[in-house]
Amino acid sequence: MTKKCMGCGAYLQTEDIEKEGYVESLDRDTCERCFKLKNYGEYKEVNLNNEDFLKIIKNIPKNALIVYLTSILNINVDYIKNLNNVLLVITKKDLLPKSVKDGKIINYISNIYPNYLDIEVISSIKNYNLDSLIAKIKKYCSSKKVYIIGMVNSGKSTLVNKLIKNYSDREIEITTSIYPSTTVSDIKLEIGDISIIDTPGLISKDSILNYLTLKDIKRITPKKEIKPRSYQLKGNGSLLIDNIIRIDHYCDNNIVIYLANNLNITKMGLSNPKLKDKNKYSFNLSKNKDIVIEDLCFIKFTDKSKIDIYCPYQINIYERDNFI
Ligand SMILES: Nc1nc2c(ncn2[C@@H]2O[C@H](COP(=O)(O)OP(=O)(O)OP(=O)(O)O)[C@@H](O)[C@H]2O)c(=O)[nH]1
Ligand SMILES: [Mg+2]
Repeated sequence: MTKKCMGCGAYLQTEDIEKEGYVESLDRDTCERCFKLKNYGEYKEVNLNNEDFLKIIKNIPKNALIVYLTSILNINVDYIKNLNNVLLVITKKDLLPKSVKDGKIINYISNIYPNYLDIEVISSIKNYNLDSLIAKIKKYCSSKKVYIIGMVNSGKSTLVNKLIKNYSDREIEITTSIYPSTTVSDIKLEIGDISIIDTPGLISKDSILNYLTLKDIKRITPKKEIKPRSYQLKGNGSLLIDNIIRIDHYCDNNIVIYLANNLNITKMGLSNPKLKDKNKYSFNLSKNKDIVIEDLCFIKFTDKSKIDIYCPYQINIYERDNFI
């Protein structure tokens, strides 16, 4: 009989050490990759693509409840715009300052995606709003089937672990990690009479994470509450974010940058050639806009501005209305 890894959902197999689900003996319950990740923090990349994710979405039974997770630092609802039955969950609230109210976040999302059944802003790590979330899950899942879906690293498996720990008497822990594609196939668990199905995440092909080493992924990922950094920009100048991003500005502005506290931001003159030969992204911003550099940071601009951003990688950089 085929058996699945309890940590990542891969089918356990003894044939190919390079493939997901490899174990020395089928007596084991977790694959070697999960074992090494959990015990030594060693990450092994897997070959997943969005086909796998889209296949899972397509096969979700019509009457199942979809719980779609998106990180507060990386709000992305593009993939669920055509789905009904979605309970929208904004994760990792603990990474933004406590002064940021849930209502503000909900307002912002309601404007871009009003189609949700319900919404909750949570932090799995801080157990924030999980009682309210489980009550909503119970309210909307008449079919008793709940699919947890979302982008990679949005915190799906961490949430499932917390739900199991807080609201069932089972002791099971799915593998979680700071690296993308930790979960490789669907994992079904029970809370009372409800089936909760954790799934692999959707991969953004233009994410900066695709270009960075594991060490750098760890470095740029915020782990604690972000301390926003404010700058009063005067006339022409440049900001350099950790030697990865250069931002040229041409007028006065007040900006606030939200990114991992350990990353450096330095000011320099426009004539400094650093990163100037790299990919260029130009924006003419009206008042109260954010620039989002996916999986790295977002920057809140108060006034109208023209900026040029340079980055060694071809990544997703976009503008949106002020988020908070
Ligand atoms: N600060 C903070 N970090 C969180 C929270 N939830 C999850 N994380 C972190 O986010 C990272 C990804 O968590 P996972 O639960 O593995 O995410 P996932 O969505 O299952 O990822 P894939 O399986 O790769 O699709 C881990 O480093 C978690 O510790 C949270 O509420 N707050
Ligand atoms: Mg996962």
